[in-house]
Amino acid sequence: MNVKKKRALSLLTGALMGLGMASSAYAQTSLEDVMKDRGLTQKDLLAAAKTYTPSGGRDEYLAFSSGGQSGHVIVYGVPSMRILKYIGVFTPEPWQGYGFDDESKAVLAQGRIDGKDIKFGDTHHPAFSETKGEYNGRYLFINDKANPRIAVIDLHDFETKQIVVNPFFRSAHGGAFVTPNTEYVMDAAQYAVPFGDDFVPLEEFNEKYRGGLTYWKFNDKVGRLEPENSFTFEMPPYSQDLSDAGKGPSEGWGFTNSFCSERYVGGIERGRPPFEAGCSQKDTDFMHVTNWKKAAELVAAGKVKKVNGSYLITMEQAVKEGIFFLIPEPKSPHGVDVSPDGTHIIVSGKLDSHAWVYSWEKIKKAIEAKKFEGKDPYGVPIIAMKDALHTQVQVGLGPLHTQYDAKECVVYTSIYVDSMVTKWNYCEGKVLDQLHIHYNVGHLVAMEGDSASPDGKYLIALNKLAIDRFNPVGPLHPQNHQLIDISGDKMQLLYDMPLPLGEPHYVVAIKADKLKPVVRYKTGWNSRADKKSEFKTRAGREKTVRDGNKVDVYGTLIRSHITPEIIEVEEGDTVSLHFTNLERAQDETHGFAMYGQNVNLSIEPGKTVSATFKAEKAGVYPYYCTEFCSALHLEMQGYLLVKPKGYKAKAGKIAEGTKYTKADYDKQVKTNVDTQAVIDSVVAFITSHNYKDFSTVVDLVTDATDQLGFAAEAKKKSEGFAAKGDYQNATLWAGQHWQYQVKTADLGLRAKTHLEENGAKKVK
Ligand code: K7E
Ligand code: CUA
Repeated sequence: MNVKKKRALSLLTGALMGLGMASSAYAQTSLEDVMKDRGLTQKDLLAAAKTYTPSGGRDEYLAFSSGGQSGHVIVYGVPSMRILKYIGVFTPEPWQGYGFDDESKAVLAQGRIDGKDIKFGDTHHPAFSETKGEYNGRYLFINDKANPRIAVIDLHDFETKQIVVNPFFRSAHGGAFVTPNTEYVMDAAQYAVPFGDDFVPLEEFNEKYRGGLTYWKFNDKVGRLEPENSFTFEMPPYSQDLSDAGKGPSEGWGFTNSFCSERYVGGIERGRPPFEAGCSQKDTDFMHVTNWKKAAELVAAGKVKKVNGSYLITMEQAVKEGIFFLIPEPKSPHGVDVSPDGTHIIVSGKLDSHAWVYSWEKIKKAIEAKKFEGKDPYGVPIIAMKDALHTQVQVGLGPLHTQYDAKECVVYTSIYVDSMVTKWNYCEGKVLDQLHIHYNVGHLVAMEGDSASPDGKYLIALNKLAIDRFNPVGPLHPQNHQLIDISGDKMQLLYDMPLPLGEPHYVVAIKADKLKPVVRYKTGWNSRADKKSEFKTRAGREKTVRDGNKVDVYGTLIRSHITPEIIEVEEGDTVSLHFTNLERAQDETHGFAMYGQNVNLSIEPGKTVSATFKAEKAGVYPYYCTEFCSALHLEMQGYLLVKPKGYKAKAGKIAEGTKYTKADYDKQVKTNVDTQAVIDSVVAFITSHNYKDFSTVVDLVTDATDQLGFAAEAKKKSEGFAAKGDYQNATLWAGQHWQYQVKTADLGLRAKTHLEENGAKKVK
């Protein structure tokens, strides 16, 4: 046995024997010692105990955070605040192969604007799909403010499936907000533009520039937005900001605020006062109230015209049909948040110190009685503030966003200028508690805070600045998410989590057990299109097909080899690689990276992905698996040979670096017999316990059985060659036999450890 193999085998047996031994006793430090050493208080310890999650522990909630300028979504657990995943959405993300394989490139291509690839997004507001106002755990939507787009992420595999581009807007901030049964996803424009492609000078701003609100139709059955069935409300150029959908009594309605109803157009360089002055002169802006249910009926009845291929409800039509109203709201507002029961709407003004509570009942009454204080310059009826307001409460300077608690009437509002969270009662209009935040809080998120039945428990402050909170890492600081315990009367700060991936803006949090993500795809799955891939390849069916200058490679990956290991093409060929990961084991993702061709794939168990590129230059291009998937991962490699045009192969075959004899073969066989003994003892341990009661172990055993099957095939091949006296091939196949044995043993040991750690019982 050579040294390498001897060592590997002794590791296996060592692991086997060592498992029963207790780990060496660790130093007996007391809690007091640690507190003293690290300068911790009782309060710190309590906070730690509330967030600390021991190894293997799970979080009660999963938070989905916007990744701001990164264009991603970030997933983390609450209360541990451990980051679990970044989801590539509007931006290529190499770890997931997102934007590198043909399938995900097709998703990103849906987000092209005027034929141009847009390689970033400014994500702001994620939203879960809902059923009767409750998060159903199926989909997540998120908007891109910079390029007005909405993306759909399927939560069964946490992958982005669709991107739609708004047909009218040139920016969109007020998305994504869903209606109570995910009939529609709201997406409001921000900066007014002329609808259509024409250039229109700013001098014609009032007449030709427009704001708007799109209701994207969602098809729950296929999990995709339907642009052809979506419609947009044309709106005055007031800089529409955030939105929220009505619930309960206000179901069927949508609310969108605005921050520059002055319709100022800026122009410092022309000697004009800047936007910030011109957009904050009036004491009030407008909340826009839209009736989407009635609008949908108009669309269904064929009463709405399409412009640029998309339904556009003009202001004139909306006013005539009585489905669009305005209500004054405090100066430069930011958040608009409908209460879980749909009876109230809270709006806060950035330049005010009050939160304003509107009553849906009052608004509805005014609409029904056609009681308006006038019309705006575009003819839209205005409901007087006094006819809509329930109360106003002084909450602090620069209030932004409000989240609802599980406790009735209790809300939390972020106070930007004062760096504070104010807990208050919106029914009675009184402040209950205030907590300082570091620093300048934007959005807040409470657990299931946007649903019809918020859970309360935790609140996370999404802060704009992180000065002095963390070790310095250069001028660009991380973001700071601060976890707050809101289960008691007083808010308690528990934890600071730095988040180094774009300004978060908004986060939504869902009960973890509502999510049921898969661990593997059906073999040969195109995950982006959610269907069987036409390039699915089964074991033993790998092939290379040439059609003129186009070469299609149908390959597979399984521990620890890529088939094919040698790909030969000609200079100038267009090459499409199609790889299927044959693994069924959890977490056995293989990567695929190739020199110089910008090919980088992530192939999760069962997935089939493709990469198409032009082999422009003759040469040798190594490729390999990028995931440390097994002990022989480094050997998971191959070569793309791009031959010069008209290249004639020289005579001879591949000369191996090492020659093997019968003695080498016998040595390898001996190793295999020893390894088999290890495997047998592990199998004996597993089968003598109630392993079938442990689903993790059942999965491991299935995987191990597969590997053992491959081992048997390799063994047969090696014995065949040995019988013919071909000890070169016999030794190599015996070595392959051993490779499969090692994988089997590795799985077996993991299964055994799991049984031991989880108190499996002996059954025979
Ligand atoms: Cu940053 Cu909702 Cu886009 Cu407020 S938003 S903070
Ligand atoms: Cu597969 Cu490394």
